[in-house]
Amino acid sequence: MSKDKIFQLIKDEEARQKAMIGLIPSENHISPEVSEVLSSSLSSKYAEGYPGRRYYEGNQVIDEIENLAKERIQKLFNVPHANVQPYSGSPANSAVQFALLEEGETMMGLALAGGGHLTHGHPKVTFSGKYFNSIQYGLDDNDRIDFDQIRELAKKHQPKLMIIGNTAYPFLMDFKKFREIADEVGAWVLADISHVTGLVVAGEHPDPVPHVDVVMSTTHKTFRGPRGAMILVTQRGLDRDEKLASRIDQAVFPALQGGPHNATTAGIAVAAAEAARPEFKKYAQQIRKNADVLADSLKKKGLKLVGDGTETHLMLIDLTNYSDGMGLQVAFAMDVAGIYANRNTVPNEPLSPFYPSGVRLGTPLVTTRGMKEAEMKQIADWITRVVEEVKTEVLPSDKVERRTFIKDFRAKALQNKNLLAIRKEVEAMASKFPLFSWD
Ligand code: DSN
Repeated sequence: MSKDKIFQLIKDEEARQKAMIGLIPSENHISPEVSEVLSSSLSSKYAEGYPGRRYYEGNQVIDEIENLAKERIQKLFNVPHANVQPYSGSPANSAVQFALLEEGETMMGLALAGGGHLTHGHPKVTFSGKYFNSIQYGLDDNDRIDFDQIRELAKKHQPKLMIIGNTAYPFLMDFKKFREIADEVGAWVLADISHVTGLVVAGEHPDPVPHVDVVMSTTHKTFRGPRGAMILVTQRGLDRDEKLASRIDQAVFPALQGGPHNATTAGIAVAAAEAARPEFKKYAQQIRKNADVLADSLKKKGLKLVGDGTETHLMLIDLTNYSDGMGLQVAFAMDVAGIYANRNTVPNEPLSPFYPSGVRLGTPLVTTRGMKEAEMKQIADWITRVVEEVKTEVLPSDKVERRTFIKDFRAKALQNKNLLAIRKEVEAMASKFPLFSWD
């Protein structure tokens, strides 16, 4: 029998990742140990419930694994309770909201256009915006979280839950200031640190734990574990409601989920042990150094960045000075040139998330591969050359014309000699780096 085509496709994907440079800030390459755990026999077991309270027999080992994962996470973040079962970030945020709010009650979150997440109450199309009364806050004139607006909105709407977190906000989050405002209105505080968890662990980003009631994080971004999520209940949260941990647990299972993904749980335990190593601290420090060098080099070459830079692992190129909606052309052309990133809205986005005016970049992937400052300067040079190549490809304002334009643009870009020449240079450099390295 011939081998399933899927195995060839997996090889193709691995080759693609090795030959290209990945700058998507929410992605990372996992260690061989995390990878080994993910393809183990743990995937073959059902374990609905929690350790010691399962609805299926045969969970003696799975109980030990989940307890170990919880213990390691609780120690790493210095919290009294962790739930490591959420399937990913969106289900985890749903669970926290269902645990703390009743239908129609009010919560506040950072708007998508300011770098927030869909599950932080984006209106109309998400459960969080439909099921609850969602109030969205934004950024000030310097593209920083607008605390004056937050205070004004909180006083007016008296939210029961306030969320601070981001997917495309390049600056540090001030959890203390946020808490002060929440206390003025008696709101619960949830910090969604999915993007910066690895930086928090390494002391490269402020720690939310002393200031908030609940912390949510995915486990596959800067934390460099498997695709999954965790919910941490802080001592502060437990002091306010001794039942908070069980409310969160019940919201995860049985309210929203069924059996946990045990291989992921074990992967979280391995990733937690890795994140406690001194080498992980160095990794997080290098993520930051690389981000600063990449941002400075892009600016020196004339590109504009949202908020003029970064304090984390991510940054956004603002392309509005070329034309609105240029993110689609630049992100596609970068991909042709061997550098994959994602198009993204910018603050006060003139168009839409489908035709946005920015490109989001981050350094976790390249840093995991062992790339350092010299490579960041080189990458900035390539990105600038790509922008130069496509900056006159302006998106038509007519929606029907846009479709034809994009089709033609993509066909042309795939044959563009200058982009393909950059790709050769990218491949020559990228192929020297493994996908995962502790160096
Ligand atoms: N998709 C994640 C990101 O790219 O930031 C957020 O869910």
